[in-house]
Amino acid sequence: MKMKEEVRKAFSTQINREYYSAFLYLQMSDWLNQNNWPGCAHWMYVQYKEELAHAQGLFEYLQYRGVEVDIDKVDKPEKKEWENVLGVFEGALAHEQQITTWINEVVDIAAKAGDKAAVLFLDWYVVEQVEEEANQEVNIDNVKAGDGMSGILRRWDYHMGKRVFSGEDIPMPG
Ligand code: OFO
Repeated sequence: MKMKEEVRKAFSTQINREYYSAFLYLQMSDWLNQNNWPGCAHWMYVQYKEELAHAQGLFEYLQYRGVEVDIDKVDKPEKKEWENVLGVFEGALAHEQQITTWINEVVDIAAKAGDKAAVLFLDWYVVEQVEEEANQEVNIDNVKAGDGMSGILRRWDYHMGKRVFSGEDIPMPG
């Protein structure tokens, strides 16, 4: 089944959003590094790589379906003056909640177009968003739990620096 235009466009738009996520987290990683959170900066850099993989997964799926991809320019993340490390992770959670909404919209568009194959492919992204939000919630909880206790926050930052990028295993048909 040839992918319908509205589904192709929705996938293309989502590719752009995933690249924006990557840029946002790269900027956050820099902020964390500049503000003496090296472990968190590393954690966010791994997140940047995950977002690149999410974009690539969608790109490869459009290639597999034999349709054109519209590559668009990626917005520059605002050079936000995040107030503190908590503000960074709260910003990341808010962004992930927005991404969840958008992924669900792409699923709805594919379902409305009767493109069951695309819906099935997107299942991975739907499940991934649960983890994406949960990760940021855990980070927020940990910052709050260590509030005012710099020893605990320093140990937590050290632990954040241990995150390993293992490659995102986005299941591709074929
Ligand atoms: Fe691609 O999941 Fe985060 O944004």
